[in-house]
Amino acid sequence: MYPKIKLIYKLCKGVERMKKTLALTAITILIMSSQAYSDVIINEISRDGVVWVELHNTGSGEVDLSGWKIRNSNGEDPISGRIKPGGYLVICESSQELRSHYKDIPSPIFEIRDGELGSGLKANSDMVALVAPDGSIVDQVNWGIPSSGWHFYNSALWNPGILDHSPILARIPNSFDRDMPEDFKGLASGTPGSMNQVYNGLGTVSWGKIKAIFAGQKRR
Ligand SMILES: [Ca+2]
Ligand SMILES: [Ca+2]
Repeated sequence: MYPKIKLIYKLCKGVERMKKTLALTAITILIMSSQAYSDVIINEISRDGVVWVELHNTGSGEVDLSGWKIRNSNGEDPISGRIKPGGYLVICESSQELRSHYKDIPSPIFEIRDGELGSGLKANSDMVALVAPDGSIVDQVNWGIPSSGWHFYNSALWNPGILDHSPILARIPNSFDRDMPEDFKGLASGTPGSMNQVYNGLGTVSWGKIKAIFAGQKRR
């Protein structure tokens, strides 16, 4: 009888240890995945004319967007793809239309299946939110005055949102994120799939132009 009790005791201890290890592993995975989620930001939005949204991975690990969704005020669409560390991904309604406006897009492109981002972006007042597979909002941006009539209205929306009327809204400097409408500047043209323009206080200058200026100085 005694050896049997000893064996049961040992087995129970083993199960307890296993439970602890499993719990720790689950917590670690949860922390790691939520970190990867929050590393992805909505970096640039073209809400008028050719509609596209640029995502940027500010973290050091690749992010798999399987099971993620993009939504506006009244609709949402599944997205997929992978974003490299420091990389970009462009979500668009039509890749053909996007490529006809922007010749060089150095990042992956994801085309929305039903050809309309959410229920279709409204230029004067709307929102864009990025939703992780667990339903949590990873990042959201809104412009104009938010309405409680929106299907995806939530209290974390800015009121008022971004008030600029330019077709493009971009985080300037690139990936600037204080969770305020002022993180975005309105622009006439965008940089889908690459670093946003640089703000010099007088206006915006493209990163390519700045590099060209420095390259010119080096040659002298
Ligand atoms: Ca849609
Ligand atoms: Ca960009």
